[in-house]
Amino acid sequence: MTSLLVIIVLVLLAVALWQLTKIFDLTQVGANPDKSEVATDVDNNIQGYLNFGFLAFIYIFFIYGLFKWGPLVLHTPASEHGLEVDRLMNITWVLIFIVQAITQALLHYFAFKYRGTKDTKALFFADNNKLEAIWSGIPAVVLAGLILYGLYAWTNIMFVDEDEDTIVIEIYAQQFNWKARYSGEDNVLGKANVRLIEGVNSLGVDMADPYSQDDIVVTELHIPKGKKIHFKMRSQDVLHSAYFPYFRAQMNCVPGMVTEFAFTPVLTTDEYRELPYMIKKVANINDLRAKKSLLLVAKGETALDPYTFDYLLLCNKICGASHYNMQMKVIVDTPEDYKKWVSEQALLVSQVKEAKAAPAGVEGGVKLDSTKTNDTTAVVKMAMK
Ligand SMILES: [Cu+2]
Repeated sequence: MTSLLVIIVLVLLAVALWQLTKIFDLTQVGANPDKSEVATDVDNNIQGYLNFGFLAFIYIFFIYGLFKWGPLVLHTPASEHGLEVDRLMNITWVLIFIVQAITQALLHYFAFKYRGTKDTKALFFADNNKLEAIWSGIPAVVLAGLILYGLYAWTNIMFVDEDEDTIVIEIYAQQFNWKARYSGEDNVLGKANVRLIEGVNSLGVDMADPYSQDDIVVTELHIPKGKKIHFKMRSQDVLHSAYFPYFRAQMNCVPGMVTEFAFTPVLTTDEYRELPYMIKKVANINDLRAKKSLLLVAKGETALDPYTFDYLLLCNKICGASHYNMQMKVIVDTPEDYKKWVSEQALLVSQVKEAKAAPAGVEGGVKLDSTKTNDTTAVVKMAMK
């Protein structure tokens, strides 16, 4: 009943508005005798100057944006090939800026210069081959140069020499976390299969494979400075994308296949924290957090912890509800620290053995095995029905 009343009121309001506009129209009779819809010189002049106003607006907004948001873009790359990626990006930006600044100015200037005037007629010509050759030729040459340079940079970055001395690490994506598997002393990852996933062996590593015996699985990635890391990526469920923004690296993780990327870190986490730009950025973030904390404390909630910089591996493919929080800490160590860290990690093979030896009910132990058997029995029973 209430909804019906609301609808009736809305309809009556609409009718009232319509009647009001009609009355307004009637009061205007005689005020503006020129009812023609053809633009006058005054109209054309207004449009011409508005054109310049718009041109000024986009230039001013561009310069404002450059100063306001420019400092937020990724800074100093932390990988060897990152410089190359940044150079390519900067050349592309500069070209776009120059071309757009010139073409926008010309576009708006000509729109103003040749704005309509009474009694002039636009010149019509069907085509001009010379003009078309120029405006097709110049962008074609510039773009071809840019693309060739891009291809050259891409093959340089993506080429991994199999004989090169690298550290092989597997990056395993799963809704919604990352795991890393180190190939150990032999530098060869043991075989893995999704069907072998069981208890602590959450990556489905084939424990019968001799290459698996020295594999290490962790949830925090440590890599040494100055050494090429050969990443092999897998996904358990859906498409994910391994994104290392500070190392200028990104690669899709595709279920059912292994994708690869290699890079050499050039700055340790500590060194990156000491970069002047990073010190400033962290101070700025902590200022904001301190202000927010004051509000939180006033409300009786706990204050925020101060922020410290860490490299992160993020997921850059919208993969589900918690995609936004799919991240893993990446720590670039000095080669000595890295060696020490690796030596402290437990082998996957011993973790699996330990879990098997654990009493029933403990995660990864007999309990999980029996649940699995029950599930299978249930499926078989259903199939038989
Ligand atoms: Cu993801």
